[in-house]
Amino acid sequence: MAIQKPRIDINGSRLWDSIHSYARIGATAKGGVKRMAFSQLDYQARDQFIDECTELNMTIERDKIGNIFATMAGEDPTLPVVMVGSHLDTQPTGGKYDGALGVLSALEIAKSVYEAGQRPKRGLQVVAFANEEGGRFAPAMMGSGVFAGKLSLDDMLAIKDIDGMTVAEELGRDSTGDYPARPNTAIDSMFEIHIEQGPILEEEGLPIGAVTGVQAIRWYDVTIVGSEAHAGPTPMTSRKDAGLGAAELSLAIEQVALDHGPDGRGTVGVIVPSPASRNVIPGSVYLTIDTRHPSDEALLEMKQAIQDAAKVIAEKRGLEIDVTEIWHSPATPFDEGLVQRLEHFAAERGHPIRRIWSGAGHDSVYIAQMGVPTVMVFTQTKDGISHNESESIKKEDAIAGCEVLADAVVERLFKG
Ligand code: HGY
Ligand code: MN
Ligand code: MN
Repeated sequence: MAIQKPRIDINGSRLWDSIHSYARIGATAKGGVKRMAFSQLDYQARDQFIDECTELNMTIERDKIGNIFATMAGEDPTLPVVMVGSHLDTQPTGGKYDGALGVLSALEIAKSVYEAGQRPKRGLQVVAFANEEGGRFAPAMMGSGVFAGKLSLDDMLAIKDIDGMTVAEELGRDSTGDYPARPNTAIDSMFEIHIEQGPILEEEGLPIGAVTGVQAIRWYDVTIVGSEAHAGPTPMTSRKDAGLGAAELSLAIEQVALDHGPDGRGTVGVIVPSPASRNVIPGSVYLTIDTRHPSDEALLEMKQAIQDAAKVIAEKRGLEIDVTEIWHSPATPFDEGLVQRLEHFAAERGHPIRRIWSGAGHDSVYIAQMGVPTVMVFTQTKDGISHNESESIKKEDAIAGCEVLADAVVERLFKG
């Protein structure tokens, strides 16, 4: 159902400049961005974001996990707000666009609405969710998961990074001290623009995609225990080599993903041997597993197959292998009505678009799991590469995505 809405045009060059100004916060020599969650660089970017929102007379709220909510009031404060946003934290070898495109596009929409001088019926809430990447403090999507009530705040504050630093200690480092819990503002709808981080839009020569949902994710922590011994005198046949156990389990995980292809995914991103000395047979290994599949059932089958493989390897090599699931995000569909509005506005603007399922997790998943109508826009990603310093998108695709997003957001803002 079309709603009378003013035509508000975003300023594409300002958006593009803004993205590249934030990319200088944590810029790496190879052209990427390293702005790990809750690091000083993350705070620097968040402070810049807060300053820009404050200049638009937006009210700033935070919650106890570090999410930041900037709200432009609508005519009727009793109406649920339209939420638009993403994340500012990055991977250690992150790119300029993963997350930042979403937060800065939301900010661009706020600037454009502010400059248009027409007060929307309902509030616009621009959000920067904390620790979406989960690269330092697992799980991913931590801030949005706590906000949505799907992850326990106390459990998350106690999560430690590989050096034993807790989330609470890092948050405490922030000079603004403890944050008031955010008042429970009702949300009308959630919109997020993000780079696709995969090859589909580029293969089809399309600038943008309307995201219909996000696949299921399960993460595991694994500890493998064997026994240290001297690399020299110890015969190959009498070793309890945790390192080889990790290697064999990694290959088994690859096979499980291939057996559940073409959509199954299995990744061992962290492997830490101990004592990590060249002439000592590793006595223990810590490793992580990231598994994904569009089907929750298939992902459960993959879990069982990985546990079975771990048992076989443990018996064969005289090891103890513990596989503990630490996170599960179920397959989450987005709102069909909002997908159609994106398609409508893309056609109106002359931007080719296709529907697409997301291989990556996003903050919008948790907002959708709250029952809020949610949708995402994807932009084409060069070579489908992301979580890599070479991550790249085209200016015209970022602008096309932000224009379509803005149209759908503005339509909701002016809906009574
Ligand atoms: O893991 C993910 O899919 C996201 O990049 N946090
Ligand atoms: Mn992201
Ligand atoms: Mn990411």
